[in-house]
Amino acid sequence: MTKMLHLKRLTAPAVAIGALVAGSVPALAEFGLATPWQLGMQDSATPVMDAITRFHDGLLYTIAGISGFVLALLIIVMIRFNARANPIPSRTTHNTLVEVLWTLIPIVILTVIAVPSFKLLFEELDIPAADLTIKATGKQWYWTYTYPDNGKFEFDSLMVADDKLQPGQPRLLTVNNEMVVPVNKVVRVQTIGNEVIHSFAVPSFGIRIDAVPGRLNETWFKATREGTYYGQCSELCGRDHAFMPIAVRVVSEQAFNEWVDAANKRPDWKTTAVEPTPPSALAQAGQSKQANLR
Ligand SMILES: [Cu+2]
Repeated sequence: MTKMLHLKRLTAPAVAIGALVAGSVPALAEFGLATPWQLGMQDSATPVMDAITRFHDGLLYTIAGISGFVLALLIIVMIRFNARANPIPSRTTHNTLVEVLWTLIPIVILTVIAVPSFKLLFEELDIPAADLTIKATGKQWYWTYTYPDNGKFEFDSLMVADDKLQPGQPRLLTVNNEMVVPVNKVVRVQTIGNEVIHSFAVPSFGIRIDAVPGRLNETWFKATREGTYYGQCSELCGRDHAFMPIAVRVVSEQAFNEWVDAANKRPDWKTTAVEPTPPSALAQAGQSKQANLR
């Protein structure tokens, strides 16, 4: 259902009609970010998101079937058993068979749904052997990414203000420094909050995990397609909650290694501290950094 409704998959005539109605060519859904008039979920770039999409679509068919069945029963009752069509009502109060059925059938349906649901939960939570780990620290109001396996460098990722956007860069999603990861590699993401709870979420990867102060959470993804994927902080965290996007650039392994080499040569990215910076120092640094970008 999601896929059928997806703008990108509309046929050419539908797009042409849309263009006539809108007076301009409608923006086609781009990979990795939400687009105007898009329906359904964003396209998947990981096996976990594939499974989430399949499960979601399956559930949609299931609930549509149940709703259709209940609607049909209601219509039958309204037509056949209203006071005019059925002046002498039945005095039946029990029907054991029907009562057993309306108890058992929902149990069977819920059990059938529970099996793939738990399978999916385990797939999300059971982190496979990771090729690299990245620590994402949520701060007010930007993300800091640390690469402990690739030279322990660390950098801040801040939103680019509207007046500094280059053509083609999405508004409210573009950042100055993207998280860069290699394609087809298992990336373990560890999250922590520096002062309040944030949430690290990338819809195309099917991940969302809270970044809680004093607690290290972790999740994983394996991006199977190169490109840039966007997400946003998904826990109300304060004034600029809406302005701390997440941008992940998935590149080939060779491009990733080159990027790591360059990252390690940047003196401003070098760090030995893997612990979060104290909140007081951070508040000052954050304010001056945000002032620079706005
Ligand atoms: Cu936040």
